[in-house]
Amino acid sequence: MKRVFSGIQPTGNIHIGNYLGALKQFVELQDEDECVYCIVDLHAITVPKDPKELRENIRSVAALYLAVGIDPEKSIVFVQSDVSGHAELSWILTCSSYTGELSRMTQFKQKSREKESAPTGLFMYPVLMASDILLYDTNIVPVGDDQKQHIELTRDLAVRINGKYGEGTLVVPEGKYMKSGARIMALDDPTSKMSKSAENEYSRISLMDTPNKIKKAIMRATTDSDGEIRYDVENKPGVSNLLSIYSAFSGIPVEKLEETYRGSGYGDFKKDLVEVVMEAVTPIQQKYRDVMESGELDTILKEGAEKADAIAEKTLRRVKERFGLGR
Ligand code: ATP
Ligand code: LTN
Repeated sequence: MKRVFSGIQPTGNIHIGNYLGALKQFVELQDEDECVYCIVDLHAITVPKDPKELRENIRSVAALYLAVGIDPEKSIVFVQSDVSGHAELSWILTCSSYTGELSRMTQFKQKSREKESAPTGLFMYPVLMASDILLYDTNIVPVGDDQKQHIELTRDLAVRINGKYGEGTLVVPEGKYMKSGARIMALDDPTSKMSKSAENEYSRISLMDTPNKIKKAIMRATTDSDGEIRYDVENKPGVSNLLSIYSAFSGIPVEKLEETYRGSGYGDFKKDLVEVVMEAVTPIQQKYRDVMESGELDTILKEGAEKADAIAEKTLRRVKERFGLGR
């Protein structure tokens, strides 16, 4: 059995892009492998957060993990800061990393560009991510392809440390990148990806959106003026994105949808898409409310943290011994 690890930041507004690109696969993997799914709250504070909002978002992402079908009987679900090993291994990895390689990370370059002085946390973000992965002797990391560079750094660090401190000090993981169809674009601007942080709330569909908001977002979605429902990312990015969303949720291939909607107007197509999205998110929303009301979340996260800690403890003991740390 292989070990799978992945994480999502508790930054609110979890949207259908996060679901189709990441969460859906998390659920599928739990039947084959030993899965560890984390709410990476330490990553979230690389950008200042309101404490009350952060705490709410942590609970909300945890509840969504369960609502989409992650089963705590099969997978470990926990909050990163509940397991102290993440921060501890992060320091050890920091001492084997170079400022040059961290400066080359595109996410760091993008996020620090507008800032006069870049926060150190943003700079160290990839090392903390590497420690999340390496702490669990992870074999597979399912993520969106925007995370490729971070996974490569994680592998480089593991190989470097194994070279210096002996093979088997760390397990070298592999990224599992989601299918290209799972790159969902913003509804108001289909050339940029759907994002939690975009200002326009109609640019995304959040999993917890009301039917009215979902309807408005889809009906307003940018299309084009030729009126043809056809998949052509280059010339018809808006319509293509809507077709991808329709196909991903319904399981109907894009070509079949093109056939079905040949001759139909955008209005009818969008109305049906509203139905398809509603059908997918309604049970998730119901389960979310059940989880929140049941009061079981704390127990699940506490037990998850205990199980995670037991694995982390073993890795840390091995790493410290190899490094000559402690007594
Ligand atoms: P932000 O939008 O604020 O940059 P994010 O939406 O990318 O944040 P993350 O917590 O960074 O959210 O990502 C969680 C997971 O969702 C990652 O595996 C990421 O690759 C995936 N993901 C994020 N946006 C999309 C999208 N538009 N389409 C498909 N997958 C996505
Ligand atoms: N940077 C990741 C979130 C993340 C992660 C991880 C993903 C933090 N630690 C470990 C996989 C494994 C992102 O998706 N934005």
